[in-house]
Amino acid sequence: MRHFIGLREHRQLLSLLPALFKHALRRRSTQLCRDDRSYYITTPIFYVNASPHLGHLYSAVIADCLHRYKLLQGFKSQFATGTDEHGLKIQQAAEAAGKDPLTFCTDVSERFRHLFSSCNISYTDYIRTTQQRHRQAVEHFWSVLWNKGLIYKGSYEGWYSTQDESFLTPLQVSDALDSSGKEIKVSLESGHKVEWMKEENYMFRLSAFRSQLLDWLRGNPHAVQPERFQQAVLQLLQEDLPDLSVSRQRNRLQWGIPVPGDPEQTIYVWLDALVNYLTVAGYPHEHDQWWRVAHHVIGKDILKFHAVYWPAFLLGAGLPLPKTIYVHSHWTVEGKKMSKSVGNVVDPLECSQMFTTDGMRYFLLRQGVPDSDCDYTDNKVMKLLNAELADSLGGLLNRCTAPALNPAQVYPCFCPQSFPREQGGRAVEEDYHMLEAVKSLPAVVEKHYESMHMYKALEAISACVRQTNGFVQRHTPWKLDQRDSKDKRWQDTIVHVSLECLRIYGTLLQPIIPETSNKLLSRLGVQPEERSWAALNFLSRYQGLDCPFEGRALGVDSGVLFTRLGTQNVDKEKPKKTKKSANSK
Ligand code: ME8
Repeated sequence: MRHFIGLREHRQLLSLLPALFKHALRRRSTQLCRDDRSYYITTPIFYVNASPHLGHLYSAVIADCLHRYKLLQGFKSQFATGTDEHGLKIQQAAEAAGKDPLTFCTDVSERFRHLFSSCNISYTDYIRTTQQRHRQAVEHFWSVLWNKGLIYKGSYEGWYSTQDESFLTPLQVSDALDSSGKEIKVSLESGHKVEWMKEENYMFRLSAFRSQLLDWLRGNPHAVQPERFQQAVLQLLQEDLPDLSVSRQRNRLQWGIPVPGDPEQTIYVWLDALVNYLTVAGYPHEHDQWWRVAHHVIGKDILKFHAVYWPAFLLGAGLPLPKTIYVHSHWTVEGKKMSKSVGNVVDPLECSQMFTTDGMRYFLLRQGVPDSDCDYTDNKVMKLLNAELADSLGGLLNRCTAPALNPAQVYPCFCPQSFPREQGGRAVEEDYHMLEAVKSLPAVVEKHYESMHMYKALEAISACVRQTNGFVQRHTPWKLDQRDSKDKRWQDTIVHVSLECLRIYGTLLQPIIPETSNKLLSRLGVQPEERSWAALNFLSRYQGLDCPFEGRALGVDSGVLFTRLGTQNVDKEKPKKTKKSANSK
């Protein structure tokens, strides 16, 4: 029998169509978002005029942590770092070292690469701006801006800081005296010397982008994080935004990429350097997959370049803007700004030899507060690592895996009568609080990792480790009689719960301290494929579900988790300073 629909039904059906269409579209876009599991994170590329210092390692460790965290969450992630090798500063440093610029750059670039490899910085691409692939990307990018009429020939007259490779307005400079008492002008922001320059240059129409930049920031309140730096950029945009000089005369600056079509001019080093992020993404060819999921980690000193110039260049070139610009503050040393002239520059390689690689990574991320400057002292590092890694976390693992308490060397069974979901067994109120805290820990850590507040994530983990130690201490399982079956079940339950807590801590700590976490998880017998975010499932037996670890043999004992540090670790005779300049090695 055939069914006909009447006019009314037909109309009703038609009126539903837009909603159905919208619903289908919405489903498709959430589907796309859900499937969109790519992530691209970058560090600044570092100048090669001097050896790496603590601040450079800090930026790299933050980016490495974000990259590892995304991998654990099942993302495909790219992580780029590298070196910034062109510009007047490098040209002068190479001259002073009596080396040809490329040899000089290669030497120092290798030092950065060596530091990063030693500290388990798991970059997937190491870019050098002297590479051919980068030159092609910069030339292409320049031509796009040129063809759109966004670059014009003009002349620049004003202040320039070679140290910062930055142009400054008269309001951004002040008077100062140099070391010989001579009057000079310096940048208000960095304190570096500035010089007056007058040159024929190519100019970029930066002034035309003010309102688009404001729209971007207002429409994306988390584009620049933490919030105070977003406010700082909005403030910058209230000030005068003159067009930007984007080239230098070749006779002044030879060490750089020539302007396409005008060999008398060299491309400004910041335009050259910023394009590195695109080069790694594959620009100008297949860059879309990575470029649309780009996130930058930078120090506060280079905020203007990344949150004003870079987005303006990208808008000009018709490319998407970075998803997030994560900004961190600076490290001072014993209360003073790190500086070559003061001679207090901390060598991160030496530190990681003294305190271990994981020790330094943990310290930097636990003490580093992105919003404000932090102070470095050897003593602080030692105290923190001894308290949190050696005593608290290491002590907990040691207690629960010691043969006296765990003679069978297994992940023991959980007994739901001893630790029922409703109070009543041997567990007490505080134990239930601890379970709640550990259960919600992954979400807490995730939130803080996502906003680059690693110190808050570590604070939360550390508090939970203390609670688990308190749990063990409260119930003194070593005093229970292993021959009594009830006592034995309760003892096993205490150890099972503690090992479950340790498994969660070890999994969540992988992005911060990969070696120590690996040691911890291996000791618990957790296999590599059981270490992802999706495998966290804390204490499933308590939920009445199976636990894959119950009854499983522990992994081999490869010694203490983190060895306590003593004064012997800090070689007091040896100042931890980097070489005054790259050539003094
Ligand atoms: O600016 N504390 O390179 P750079 C913490 N080549 N981090 C610090 C720091 C400190 N005291 N000092 C520096 C450049 N940093 C450009 C970047 S990107 C397209 C070009 C970190 O060798 C911080 O991340 O001077 C800062 O932004 C970066 O090192 C600057 O390194």
